[in-house]
Amino acid sequence: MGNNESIAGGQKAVPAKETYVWYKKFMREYPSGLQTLHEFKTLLGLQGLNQKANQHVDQVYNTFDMNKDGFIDFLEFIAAINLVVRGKMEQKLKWYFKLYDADGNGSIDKKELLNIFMAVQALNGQQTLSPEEFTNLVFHKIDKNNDGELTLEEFINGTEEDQDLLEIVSKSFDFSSVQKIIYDGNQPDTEGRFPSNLVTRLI
Ligand SMILES: [Ca+2]
Ligand SMILES: [Ca+2]
Ligand SMILES: [Ca+2]
Repeated sequence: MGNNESIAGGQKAVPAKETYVWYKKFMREYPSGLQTLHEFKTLLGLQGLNQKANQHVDQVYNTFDMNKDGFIDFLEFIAAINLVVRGKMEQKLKWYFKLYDADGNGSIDKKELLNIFMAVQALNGQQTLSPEEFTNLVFHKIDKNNDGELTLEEFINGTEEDQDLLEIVSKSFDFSSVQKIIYDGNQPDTEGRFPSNLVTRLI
């Protein structure tokens, strides 16, 4: 503990007073000081998903579990909130890149991207393009050197330049829905993907 620099890529931290309020909420909800994967899914109302979507949510959880001990502790939790609420677009894209790079080798290959789009489809319903078509389109657009791998640079540049793509990427884990849950805890008005009755307990 104590190395604030490393929290979610060094972005501005949540103010101390607010952090304390979050701390109290977190400890009330998770007295052991650790949030499990199951609790994470409950918090976001993401239970009962099919296998593909479920794997995707597991992957999201793993990106927040920075020390890879299988739990989200308070520092990791506050870093996640920081990213969701205060993160700049580039920080969020870096996070998405980490999420997509499932094997963590520093680049996204077609198979990894295809898996993501299949999960997104499982979560958000049918899209106009099939996951395969979409994967090919993305590589066609942003794999500048045509080597079948997206580097962080290709991913960030390509996504920032392309509004449609940015939108799809944003849908693969919807920060705005999460933000809504964090801040007002109301029943979501759109799509009902985050039935948030449980979440209000945290607010
Ligand atoms: Ca952890
Ligand atoms: Ca990879
Ligand atoms: Ca490339």
